[in-house]
Amino acid sequence: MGELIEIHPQSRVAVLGLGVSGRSAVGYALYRGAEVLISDSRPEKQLCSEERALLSLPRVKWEAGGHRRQFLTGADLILISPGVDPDLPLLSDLRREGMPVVGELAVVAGHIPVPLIAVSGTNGKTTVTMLIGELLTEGGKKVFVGGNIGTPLYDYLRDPAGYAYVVAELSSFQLQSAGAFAPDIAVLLNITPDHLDRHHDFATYRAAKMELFANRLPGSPAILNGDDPVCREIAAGLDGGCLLFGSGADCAARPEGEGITLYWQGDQERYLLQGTPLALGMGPLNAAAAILAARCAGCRPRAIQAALQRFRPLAHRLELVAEIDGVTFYDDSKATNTGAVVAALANFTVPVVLIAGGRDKGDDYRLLRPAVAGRVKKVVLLGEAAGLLEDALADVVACVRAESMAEAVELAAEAAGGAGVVLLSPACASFDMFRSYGHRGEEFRRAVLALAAGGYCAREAAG
Ligand code: UMA
Repeated sequence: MGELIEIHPQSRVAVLGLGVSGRSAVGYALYRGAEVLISDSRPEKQLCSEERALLSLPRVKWEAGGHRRQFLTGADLILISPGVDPDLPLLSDLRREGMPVVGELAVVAGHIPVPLIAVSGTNGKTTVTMLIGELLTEGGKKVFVGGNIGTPLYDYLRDPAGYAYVVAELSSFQLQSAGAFAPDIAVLLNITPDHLDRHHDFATYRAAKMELFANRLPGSPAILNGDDPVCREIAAGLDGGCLLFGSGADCAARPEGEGITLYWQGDQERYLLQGTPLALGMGPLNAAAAILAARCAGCRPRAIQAALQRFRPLAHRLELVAEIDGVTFYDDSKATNTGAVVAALANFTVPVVLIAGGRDKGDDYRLLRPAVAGRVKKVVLLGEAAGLLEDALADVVACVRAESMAEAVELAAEAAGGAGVVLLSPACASFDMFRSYGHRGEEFRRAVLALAAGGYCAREAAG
């Protein structure tokens, strides 16, 4: 367990990485009266105007184009952004010399006076974080929803007024430097390989996720997926207070029929998902996790049911884009690892043409083979990882390469042949060809709509 972090006036706080989290860290450190040393690996000319504006603030010094030891040694504390690897040799050296090197979670630890619900896992964590936020809001409480979902928790510390709960989505990157962070309620959705380019192997990735429970208070609710073998293993090692969701007889929240049955304090509660987006795919398991968390936090069944009925998930998560001449197009651009693609494919009983590929994150694409074999008609491969995916899949499914999203959509539509599903579910990051997974999804949508408007026919005629 790390020590609680206090940022004192006049102390020197270095912030590594000037992205979303870093900018918010700078704001918080200045608000606490500290002097701030900003250090970013990008050259100065790549900083945007919002970032440049921070550099000229009073009490700010900065460097760009890399992290220099000389610049950082004057600091009392180093705050790293999630994207900064805490095992960079420079940071390991500084840590060895006694410099505290921590992330956002370590800074907020001990400073959030209201119940904090933390959600982690490889897939589904944004949906479940949002859903818990909405279930609690429906119960009449003001809820701060933040973390990896996009609003850093530093923002809560700067303006905590009125919030009755904090719900935080946590990534393995954030958990790697979490210090004394201890949520009141912890939810772990699943663990399948992801981000192995940063964590190197599955064991290290799993260990990062385990940090969710590292400072767990005795008996505090730990909500885990009983259908996920790794979560089960973790639950078996935790003392008391574990609540499982899933299909097993020992699960407290079970997807059954068109809803969730909750076995709660000797009673049964029934929550209906029929007709909601949560009825599909991973929806019932996500709903089961969120319902358990909300009940642990004191939310009433009636409020939970009302919020479930109203819930709309974010874009690019198995989102229906269009149906064109008998083929249904789904945007699952957020699926940036093999586990997410396997979960997406499990939704379809009709033949699927899969569009996959992008920037490799170290995943083992052979994990897709059982899900792809038989169900996927063809894989259209995009981006830097196309060759790796082809090597892993070519003997179980036909593969073809595309140079752009527009071409991928055209080839996929052609392969679908007037029936079934075209699914963008890449198993990779987007940054080789797009600004983000959101941008990739938008380009997919644009290509599909162009197809609907006749682009595909034009190409066919030209070909
Ligand atoms: N940088 C350095 N040195 C390095 C590496 C990066 O200076 O060694 C700099 C980059 O030049 C850039 C900045 O750090 O200026 C980027 O920081 P970052 O990668 O931590 O990204 P942020 O913009 O701060 O966004 C982070 C999360 N990003 C990552 O974890 C990669 C966001 O999650 C999160 O929403 C945000 O903080 C607020 O908490 C995004 C994400 O992709 C959505 N998360 C991954 C996922 O969900 O799979 C983990």
